[in-house]
Amino acid sequence: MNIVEDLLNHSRLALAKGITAVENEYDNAVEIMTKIYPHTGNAYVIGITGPPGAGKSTMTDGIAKEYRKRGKTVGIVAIDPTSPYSGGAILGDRIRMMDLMGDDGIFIRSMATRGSLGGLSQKAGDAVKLMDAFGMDVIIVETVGVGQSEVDIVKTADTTMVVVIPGMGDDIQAIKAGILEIGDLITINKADREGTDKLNIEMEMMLELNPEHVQWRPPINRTIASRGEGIEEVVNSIEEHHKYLVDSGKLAEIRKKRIKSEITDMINVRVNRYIDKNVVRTPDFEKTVTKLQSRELDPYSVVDGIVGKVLK
Ligand SMILES: Nc1nc2c(ncn2[C@@H]2O[C@H](COP(=O)(O)OP(=O)(O)OP(=O)(O)O)[C@@H](O)[C@H]2O)c(=O)[nH]1
Ligand SMILES: [Mg+2]
Repeated sequence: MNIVEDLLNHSRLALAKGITAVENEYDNAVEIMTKIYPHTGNAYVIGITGPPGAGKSTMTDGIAKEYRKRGKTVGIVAIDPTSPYSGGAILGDRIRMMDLMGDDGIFIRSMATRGSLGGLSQKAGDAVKLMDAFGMDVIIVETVGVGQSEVDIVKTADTTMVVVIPGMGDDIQAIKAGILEIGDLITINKADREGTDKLNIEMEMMLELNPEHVQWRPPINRTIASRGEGIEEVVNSIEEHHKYLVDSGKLAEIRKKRIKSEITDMINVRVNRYIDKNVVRTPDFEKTVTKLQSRELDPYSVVDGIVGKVLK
């Protein structure tokens, strides 16, 4: 089969194979990504993040169904945290999401972190591009947490929603900065629980203190995802943010920024690999280090020499 041609002709099998190729860094991955690139840039990408067990997958499922009702096709990239805190969650996700299967307008793929998030943001980004080229109107990326690696992953999104839940205690303090940095939307899920009002006030206050939100103030929605309550409003908020980005010209701006950072990352990876192979892992370098240790050489001159040679 020709993965690229078939994918562009809406073969789900080809889409699955394409994602597997980028996930495992198969030899044909670069060629696939090169050829599909001209066919990307049409999907609207939504990032959903938040603490473990907040109901992100349940919410993703609900949002996907709502978009289907509105006549849109949906791709889902779920980053599976194979870390200790969510042992059985992967299976749980699969079962919940089974609900969505059997619908040709939906494609779900989970990608494992295998303990480390390194490199995953690029792979998740590639999976999004493959679904985009396949023709999905909306692509949802679900990831856990609001740390730096997750922030990198949600950078592939046009609209990012942070899910919080009542009863997080002091944990909420730790993620406030992350919420402010990436949250275009804030959703309080498990609104059936005690502490919802208090959390709502806390979130309002956090936004109040942030001077950056002059043009777009993140709306705070309340949901009970397990009952499908509030999901329609969440999708309305996503669409409002989408409209705001388009009308203000910000969508083009953030997508340009994203291309810049993607390319910069790729260049850095390539250059680092080159330096590692041709400079660091050479006998010459060992000798230089020895001379540095005995103070026969100084680091500044050494670096000048090496960089000068590499750049020539
Ligand atoms: N009480 C209550 N439970 C909910 C609600 N939404 C989801 N849940 C439950 O919370 C549990 C976790 O839901 P998930 O959707 O798997 O949460 P998640 O954030 O995707 O979890 P991880 O991906 O493991 O971080 C499940 O048992 C859900 O049924 C809600 O609004 N209220
Ligand atoms: Mg989940």
